[in-house]
Amino acid sequence: PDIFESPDYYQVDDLLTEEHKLVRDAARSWVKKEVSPIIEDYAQKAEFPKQLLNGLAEIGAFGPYIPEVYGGAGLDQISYGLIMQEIERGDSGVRSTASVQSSLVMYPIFKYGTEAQRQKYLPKLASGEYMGCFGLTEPNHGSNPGGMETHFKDKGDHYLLNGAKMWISNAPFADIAVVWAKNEEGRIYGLIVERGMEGFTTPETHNKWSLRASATGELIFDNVKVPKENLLPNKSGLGAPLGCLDSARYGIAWGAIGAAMDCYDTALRYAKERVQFDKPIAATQLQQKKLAEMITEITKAQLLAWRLGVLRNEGKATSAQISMAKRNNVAMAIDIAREARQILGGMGITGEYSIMRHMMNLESVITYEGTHDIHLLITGADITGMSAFK
Ligand code: TGC
Ligand code: FAD
Repeated sequence: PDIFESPDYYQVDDLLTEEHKLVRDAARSWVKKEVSPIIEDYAQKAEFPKQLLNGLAEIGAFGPYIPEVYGGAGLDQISYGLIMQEIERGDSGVRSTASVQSSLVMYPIFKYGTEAQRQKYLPKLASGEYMGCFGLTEPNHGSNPGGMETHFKDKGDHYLLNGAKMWISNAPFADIAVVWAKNEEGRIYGLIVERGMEGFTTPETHNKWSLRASATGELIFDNVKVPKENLLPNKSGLGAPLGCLDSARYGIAWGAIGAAMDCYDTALRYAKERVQFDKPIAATQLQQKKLAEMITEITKAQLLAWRLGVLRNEGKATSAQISMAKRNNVAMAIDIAREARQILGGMGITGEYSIMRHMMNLESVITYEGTHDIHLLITGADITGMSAFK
């Protein structure tokens, strides 16, 4: 089940440069060699495979588009997307770790941080020596992060941080957390909180049926003294964390294609081999309908992601365009996972095949980084000019 053929029904490869293909192929062969053979076991154990961190850094998954002077890979947005696609072909949880590190930790430090903060953190984050997490969601504020309660007070030589975040990917092992909190005027800023600061704890969230190979936890701040130089000064307001989400959501739009391709590829091969009523089930109209619709939807998703990548390279992609791609491509992947699971019959529910794991993982992916509903409402607000949130 770990052999893998990449579907490319519309010759999307012709739209890629040699560099894109080299980056993609390096990520693909690393995933095949290092992730696919072990990931089912780690998902079953509900453990993050930390031994993958060095390899992730080597394929450029930590800061693909961060400039090389800061240790990043200095690649364009299409290469970034292709890396996410290949990692998520292996597992959405491993892709989550890369998304958080790149777009939610390195990106805000790069974009909103000082030169000293960039120098101090980015090269170590790019190499995986430091791992980071991103604290936006709170127990009472998920889809509506603007209502956050976590806050900090100016105490002269430091800030005093109080509050709590939940559902935070990488929290249990992160060395640093980029935390969004309100100042005394209610203005949102990002703060870099380091493990070891007194009053800062990261309890792990257990009993997940989804994203089991990714570590999720809370961030608790009980009178944490944060040095003033740890505030990200160059952007404030809700637009600061949302700007990071744009970058992560774009990567997820590509990542979901990887999960979908793995499900489709597995189901197609199984359908050709599995014989019932003296013929392969692939020769039945019902299973052909499922497979034909899968490849159609994958192809549409590839074109959406590719075009969005071009727009991002040109600096023209809007947040609402990103929402559309995240929403469409994740829903596409979860639908394919559910149909592919059925094609495998009883075998589909076992860990012998990756499909059920992808399916369960995608339940998180369709919820985090803005739910399926929220992205629809972002499109609705964009086309009507009327926000349904207010
Ligand atoms: P709204 O009034 O619309 O906007 C407030 C300010 O933000 C600006 N803005 C954006 N800026 C950059 N990028 C975007 N995508 C932006 N969207 C909005 C906006 O212009 C405004 O700026 P200003 O200067 O006028 O103040 O805000 P709202 O309160 O009505 O809420 C809007 C809404 C619902 C779209 C937003 O809050 C939202 O996207 N909610 C979903 C929350 C979410 O996605 N959380 C994700 C948490 S992180 C995570 O899930 C990581 S999972 C990681 C992994 O493992 O991969
Ligand atoms: P809620 O906001 O309570 O939503 C519940 C339901 O109500 C949803 O169906 C939603 O679509 C719907 N809803 C909400 N508002 C409206 C509305 N106005 N109109 C119609 N329907 C509405 N967050 C981080 O900050 N950092 C992380 O690293 C991170 N990692 C995560 C990892 C995992 C495994 C998971 C599951 C979540 C993670 N999250 C993280 C949190 C994630 O972003 C939130 O779960 C998500 O934004 C939704 O918030 P919520 O769970 O509070 O749901």
